[in-house]
Amino acid sequence: MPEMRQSSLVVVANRLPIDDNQAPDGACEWRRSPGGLVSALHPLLRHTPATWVGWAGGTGTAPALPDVDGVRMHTVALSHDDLRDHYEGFANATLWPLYHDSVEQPQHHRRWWEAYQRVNQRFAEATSEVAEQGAVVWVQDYHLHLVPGQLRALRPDLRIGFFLHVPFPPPELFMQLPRRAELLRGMLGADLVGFQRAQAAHNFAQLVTKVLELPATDRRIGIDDRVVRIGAFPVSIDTAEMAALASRPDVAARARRLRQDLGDPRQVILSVDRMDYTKGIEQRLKAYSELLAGGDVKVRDTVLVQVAMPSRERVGQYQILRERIEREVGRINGEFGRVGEPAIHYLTRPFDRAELAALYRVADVMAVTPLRDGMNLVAKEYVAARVDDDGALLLSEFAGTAAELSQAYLVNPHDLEGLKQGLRAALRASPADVTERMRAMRAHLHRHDIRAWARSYLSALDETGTLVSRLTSTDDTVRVPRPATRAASAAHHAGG
Ligand code: ADQ
Repeated sequence: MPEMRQSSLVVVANRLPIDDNQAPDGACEWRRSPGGLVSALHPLLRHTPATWVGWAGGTGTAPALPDVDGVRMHTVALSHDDLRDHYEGFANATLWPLYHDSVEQPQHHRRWWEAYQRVNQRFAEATSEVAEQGAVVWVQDYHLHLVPGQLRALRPDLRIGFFLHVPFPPPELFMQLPRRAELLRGMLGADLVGFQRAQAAHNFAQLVTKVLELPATDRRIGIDDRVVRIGAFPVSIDTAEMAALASRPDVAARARRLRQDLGDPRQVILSVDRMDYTKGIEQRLKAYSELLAGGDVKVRDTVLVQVAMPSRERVGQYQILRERIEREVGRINGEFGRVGEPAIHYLTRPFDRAELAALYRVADVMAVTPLRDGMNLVAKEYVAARVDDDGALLLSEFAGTAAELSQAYLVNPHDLEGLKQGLRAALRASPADVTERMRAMRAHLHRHDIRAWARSYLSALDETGTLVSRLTSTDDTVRVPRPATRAASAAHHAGG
């Protein structure tokens, strides 16, 4: 067996950041895939000797994969039962709804919990194989809560970070979890536990005090002879990349063409969501339908483009959601559309980044109205793409993004009248107001981009300051040299 290559930085996430594509000649090729987590982390890894540990999709044996864009891929195999009970079960039918205010009922099954423990252990073991002595390991998200604890038991030499991309719920919700203590203990295997918002860190500290009776503040928790630090690190996007994409002449031309194809309406409203009950798609459709019925919005004047990319399609709640959304879109188009002029343009396919940028440029109003969202990168992508300082962002108060983009038109998506009022206000806003708000939001994103996120997280993980030697805002290379004691072997890190 060839010797396992080891890395100084290991990212551990449920999915590898790649998709299996069919090339035009029929051959299979692995390409970087779209999606929130991938979009967030990829710019940091592509020039670092990093390994990504994750599942490649599919069941059965794990395929050996080539490096993708300079990142080593280390696959973890999942069986059919693992997929059903860990991914679709405990992760996406217990934790996901529970963490999003229980907007759908979380389900509890003992078999799911067993699979969750088993699969997390497999991820921990795979990580321990590819992490070099003293490496930094960054574990991502709610699928892998137990990995920090399991990994520390295997490899106490590692520096372990955990980051939760989704909300962390208030104690009264989390307390419903039958295995709440084990989950908290798993996270406390990390040296640093990061959340999107300060409120989540506060919830975590409260729970640790209540359930595990450990001394905790919103910044530090004492466990055994260690201190675990916690904090808020709002994730961001590659702002410059999106702005550059949106400025390309072919993207601007594509945006003009899209507008023509939409019938040259006076105003275009756009929503781009993963199809998920947390994204508030149904509530938004209802508000739009009532605006049409009340005559506030006219089909010839205004169109809604709803992109809803299906996800987790084997989970029952998602199948039901898709049926409900499609029925409602059909009803609204049947009732308000005309021949060649639908009220809603409904699209479920994946778009490449340039096409997304063109859509963002065409949208006079971007409606991002989740019922609850850890962050929401779509809102940030829209702002970054509006290099013309135009465009109104209608944003839910319950998206993590709202804490940063406070100049958006903020709405409570549970309040139908408030949602209608917000949409009306965004559609009727004066150009001066729109520009002033957009400028402020763009300035914020310029400073708080993906590199700023990585810098703040990795610097916090490396309390001593020896770990992150260089992380500048102009260079997208994150270099993670070995700690000083192993300086000699760090020589091959160019500039590290
Ligand atoms: P998601 O719930 O997936 O992410 P979001 O943050 O909006 O939600 O990211 C979605 C990503 O997918 C965006 O980059 C978007 O451009 C892309 N996307 C959506 N539809 C697409 C389509 N049809 N074609 C191509 N790309 C598409 C989770 C959490 C969020 C958190 C992120 C990152 O739920 O709260 O913001 O992780 O931490």
